[in-house]
Amino acid sequence: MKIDAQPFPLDIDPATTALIVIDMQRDFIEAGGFGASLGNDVSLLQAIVPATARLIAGCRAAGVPVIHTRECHRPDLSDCPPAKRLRGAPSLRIGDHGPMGRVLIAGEPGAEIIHEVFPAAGEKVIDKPGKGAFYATDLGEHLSGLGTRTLIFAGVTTEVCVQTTMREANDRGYDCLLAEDATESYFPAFKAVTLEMIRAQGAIVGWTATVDDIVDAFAAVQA
Ligand code: C5J
Repeated sequence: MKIDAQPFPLDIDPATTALIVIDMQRDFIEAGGFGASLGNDVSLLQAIVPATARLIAGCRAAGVPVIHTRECHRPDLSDCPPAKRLRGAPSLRIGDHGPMGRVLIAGEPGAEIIHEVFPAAGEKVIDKPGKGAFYATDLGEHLSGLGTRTLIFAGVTTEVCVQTTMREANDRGYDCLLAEDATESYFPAFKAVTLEMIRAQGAIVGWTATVDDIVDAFAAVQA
């Protein structure tokens, strides 16, 4: 099937496609978490929740596997490089106690995925210590096991964890499609330019398309 994408239509086979929903965690989307501790306005990210939920529902209905990631660290911080924890002057550092528990620590309330896009039973959830979801995780092996060739991306933030993971995936040979209205940045200009970077030079990193265009294409092949 063809998706009306930019910079040109993308042929995908739902049987070899997976959706990766990046870091839709309370720590990035709600007040009192990691994103807010860095001085960001988290309300910007809340706007994509309905579109992201629609994309997830459309993929589930089409039998496309949904994979969720969470950026978080072990409670002893052994997988958090000091360079990451000590950088800058956030109001709370990774591992500090905040209103949603310890910031960006696995198992704490803030590290959990928001309820609107919570993983369904049996869906793969990957805890990742880096910005890219392939680094220090079993994502590559999991996708090989599924026989995946095309990845659809959603989540936050566009220019950090989403773009990093797309670039990792592109280098590993996947066709990558970013759902434009199911991703967001704390910096609208960074989102806009990331979309441009991805699809420039003949889709040098991948494609972009709207949630409607993706979901409608899946629905059309099911009809
Ligand atoms: C950031 C992320 N922005 N999930 N993480 O630090 O993009």
